[in-house]
Amino acid sequence: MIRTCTKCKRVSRSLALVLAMILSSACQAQYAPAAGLPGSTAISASADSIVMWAESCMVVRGPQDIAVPSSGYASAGDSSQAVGPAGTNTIVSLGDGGVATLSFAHAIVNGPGSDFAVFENGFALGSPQQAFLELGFVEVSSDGQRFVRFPAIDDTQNTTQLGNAGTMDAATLHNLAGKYVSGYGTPFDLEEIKDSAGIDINHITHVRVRDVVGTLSDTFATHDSRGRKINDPYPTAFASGGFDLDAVAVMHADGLTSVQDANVISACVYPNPVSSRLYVQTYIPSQEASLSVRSITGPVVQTVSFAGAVSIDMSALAPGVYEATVTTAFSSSTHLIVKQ
Ligand SMILES: [Ca+2]
Ligand SMILES: [Ca+2]
Ligand SMILES: [Ca+2]
Repeated sequence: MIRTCTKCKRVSRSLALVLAMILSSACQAQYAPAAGLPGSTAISASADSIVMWAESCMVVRGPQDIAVPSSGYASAGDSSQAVGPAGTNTIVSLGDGGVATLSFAHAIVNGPGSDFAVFENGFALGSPQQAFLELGFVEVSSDGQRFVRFPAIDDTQNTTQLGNAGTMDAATLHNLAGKYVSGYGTPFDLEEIKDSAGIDINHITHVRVRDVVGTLSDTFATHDSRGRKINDPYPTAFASGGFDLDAVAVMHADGLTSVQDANVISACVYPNPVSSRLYVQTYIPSQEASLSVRSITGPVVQTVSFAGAVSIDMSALAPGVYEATVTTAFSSSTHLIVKQ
């Protein structure tokens, strides 16, 4: 028979408590947790703090599998799908190491707290903390030439490769786009790179997202700012492989205090050039607007009223240059469109 005295119980209980505290601090994640959890820094796509969305995007795709040259390139979506609000115009997939460079109607400036946010299409898997996430480095520029990377940190274990169903905890990630699930942007604070040479944190004109390859192989691994290998789902050898860029939101832009001010550009209009359907998406979701399309040399060919989004068939129109004018209660913008 095992006999325990009250004193022993007390001692063993406090020992267990100390052990539990040590263990929990060892496992305690250091950075902001998943969207919806206390302390999360996730930016909701509908946050009032957003004053502007990216106006244009250029993508250089990476391969579906960087270690297999015959795998071809990622191909899902196109660059226009990273323009305008998150969640409305789906995504463009970057592939392994692929790069998207976005520009804006106004310069991004360093205000209090985070200044812009990058949206990917990750999703929770298994628990609120664990999610399938694909990560990207984020770099900014004041001239489109010289880019400075935010110092990225990944504290995910990196001894076992995350496969294409692997999950991560946002709390182990910092300054990596894709940290938060679909509908929530990962914030970036220009203050963190204020001492970098060659950029002006109060005049950022370009944001670049570069897919983290994520393999642990020495040949193709990508590393965080401490030189540690980043473990991100790999291989993702399909058309939608790599970072899936949804949108870039800006919270601090030169001269803007609300998204309505940003509506110098009322909407995004894509694709351009166009051969058949032309899509229009207002910057403010569900906003009442009208679209008028006219030939640069002739009369109005089509006018339509809509709320938020519309598409028109241009396939029957003669090739040439057209003006698509989007008018809302706040503004009007005209986009030159090439019909092929
Ligand atoms: Ca800031
Ligand atoms: Ca990747
Ligand atoms: Ca993804």
